[in-house]
Amino acid sequence: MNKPATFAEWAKLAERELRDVPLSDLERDYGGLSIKPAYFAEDLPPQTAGAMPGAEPFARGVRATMYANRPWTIRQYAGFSTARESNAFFRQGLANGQKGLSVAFDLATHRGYDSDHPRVAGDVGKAGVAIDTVEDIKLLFEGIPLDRMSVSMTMNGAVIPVMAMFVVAAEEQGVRQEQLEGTIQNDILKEFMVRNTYIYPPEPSMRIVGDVIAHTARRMPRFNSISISGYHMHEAGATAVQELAYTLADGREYVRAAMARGLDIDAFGPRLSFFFGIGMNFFLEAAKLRAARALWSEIMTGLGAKDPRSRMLRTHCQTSGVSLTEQDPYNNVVRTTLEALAAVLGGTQSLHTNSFDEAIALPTDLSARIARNTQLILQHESRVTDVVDPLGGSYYVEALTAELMEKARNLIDAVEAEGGMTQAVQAGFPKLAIETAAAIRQARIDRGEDVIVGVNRYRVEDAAPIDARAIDNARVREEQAHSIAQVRRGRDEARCQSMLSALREFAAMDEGNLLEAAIEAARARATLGEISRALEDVFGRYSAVTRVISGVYGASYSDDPQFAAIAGRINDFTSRHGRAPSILVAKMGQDGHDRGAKVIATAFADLGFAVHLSALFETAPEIAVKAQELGVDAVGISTLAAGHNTLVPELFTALRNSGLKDVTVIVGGVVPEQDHAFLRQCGVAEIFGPGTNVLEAAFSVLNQIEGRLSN
Ligand code: DCA
Repeated sequence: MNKPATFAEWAKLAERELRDVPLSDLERDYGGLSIKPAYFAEDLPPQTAGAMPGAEPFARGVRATMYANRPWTIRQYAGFSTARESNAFFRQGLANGQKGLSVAFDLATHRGYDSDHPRVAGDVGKAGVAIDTVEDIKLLFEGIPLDRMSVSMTMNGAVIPVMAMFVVAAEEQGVRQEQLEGTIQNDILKEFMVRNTYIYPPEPSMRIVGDVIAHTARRMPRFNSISISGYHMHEAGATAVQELAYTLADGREYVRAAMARGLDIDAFGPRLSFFFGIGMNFFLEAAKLRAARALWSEIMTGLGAKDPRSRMLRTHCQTSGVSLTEQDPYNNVVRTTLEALAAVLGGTQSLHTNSFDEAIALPTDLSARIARNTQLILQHESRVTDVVDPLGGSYYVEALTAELMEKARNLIDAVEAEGGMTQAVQAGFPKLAIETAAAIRQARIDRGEDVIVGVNRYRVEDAAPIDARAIDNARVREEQAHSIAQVRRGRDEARCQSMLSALREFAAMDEGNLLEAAIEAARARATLGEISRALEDVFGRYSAVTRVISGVYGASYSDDPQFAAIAGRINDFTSRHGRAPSILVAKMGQDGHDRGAKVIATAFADLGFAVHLSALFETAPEIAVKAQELGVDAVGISTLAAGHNTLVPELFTALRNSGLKDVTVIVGGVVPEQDHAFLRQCGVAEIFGPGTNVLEAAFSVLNQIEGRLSN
């Protein structure tokens, strides 16, 4: 019998082929994982031999038969405008092959505001569907049988009113809680870390998570009580190890919180679920899911789970939004296909594939169809579903799985040493680690070390703009305000107020189940904003401290002539004016996606700008006041949730009202080509889309500032 080949033997062959290039040049670093150019039997971890799909520790999948018996659920995340319009979109998707629903709520809903609240003018109906009352939820699911359709809802901050209204809407459709199938995201820790749609401070937020888990364990046995999410960490720039470790550490924290309320781990463990982001590093992403399952089984065993279903990590995946580019956007179809395949080979239970235009706007009917069909083609044409875990036994994938597990385990231990994830989140270290990873990645892209086709290589100039779905949010707000008023008129006001008081008392006394109390309030037709406000009266509204990290971006450029040239110009500016050029990087409205703003702030600061970062969730007048107090040369608005057409004109009015006529305003983020002319007309000096080279952006901002000062 042949003896197995080794790396050392292969290296001799490889070195001959490489001639003068050292073999080490072919090694890669995947965010702290070192990858060799070839793998052999000697790399297989010992546990590979005994691994079986459907058996612990589940690296090869949670089911014995996996997709050979039942494919993953095609579950497209969607929602926009009003409940009625979203309902029509859902029904179209279901008629065309989608198998489960996944609801995207608008940011006003996420942050616990009714659509008629003055702080949310730019957000209503934009990045998701506007929901204010039980009537909206009833419309959202009209004609969709909730006893047979599994519904996932991405809701965290306002989880209490949304779940309460969902339960009541189902009840009025004739469906009991016990029959409801689906998942609620309900993962607040990652909101404090990366996604920012929290409402209350961490501790009462954790109580809410516990109450939702307790209620579903008792009353909704088919409902997954939480979707512990790494996706948003992935999107914020986390490495695979960070995404794995922080997500599983969050999971452990939730289990402990539920056990601390006296729940038996096996009463709720089988209904915990997960959610990961899947990016372009194909094998790494597949291995990440395998590692996640094996680690979770380890963690739950350690926590005392006896039921194997409690130790089984079931997950939803979404292809990566940040991997999509605004430039040459049809390339995104290919990216999404590869990412979807990685998720499938990694053994996901449920999948959302992004539409190719999502770096630009909300999906159109056409782009949504292509995204859905990507999954249908994988399921029906590619034959990848025929054999369970086809990557099992691959020298590389098995070694990668083991290495991911080891590195993630170390990071989980580091979180544990901080006193667990709630403590770590409050201390802010996971957030900072992810922001650092994001800045490093951005520098690699800007330097062309990580190639993005159509962005930093193989660019197409003058590509024609693509169609984008536009939402008339003023109309949505008007319609919502009208239906809120109608609901208020029709309700028994005294009963509604007494249910809201009861909810407030439960919150204050740290007693009773908040979800159960909110269900009563929803039955009495309290609005989402009112239920959320009742809790806010007791818990308060959380406001995070924003920080600019420094040095990370600049460190990647120590020897770069372009960086040095811009830094030199800024230095000259500083000597000439006796101060550095200054910029306020700001977020307006309820859009909490701050990766872009943080990366820009870090990079600009490293170049020599005086950078100020606004708090999140500011209104236009608040930003104008800040700009005036700081006396900045420029305001950079980061917009990722489509609020710009409402908020940017408001900002110009506010700046004028504050007497600031000479401030350079730039906009960065997701801005469809169709909106550019309007924004420029308002006075916006530059618009930077996804994939902008940060050095080039800094160069043009400096030109703008100097241009204005010399006028
Ligand atoms: N053989 C037999 N039964 C199977 C097989 C198989 N090979 N595969 C799946 N099934 C069964 C499951 O046991 C399950 O039934 P159960 O609930 O009674 O156990 C049913 O088919 C559904 O399959 P499952 O894999 O649980 O898929 P989903 O219902 O789609 O749930 C999950 C996926 C990740 C657990 C859920 O939390 C989810 O849908 N998350 C989505 C989150 C989301 O959309 N987030 C948006 C950002």
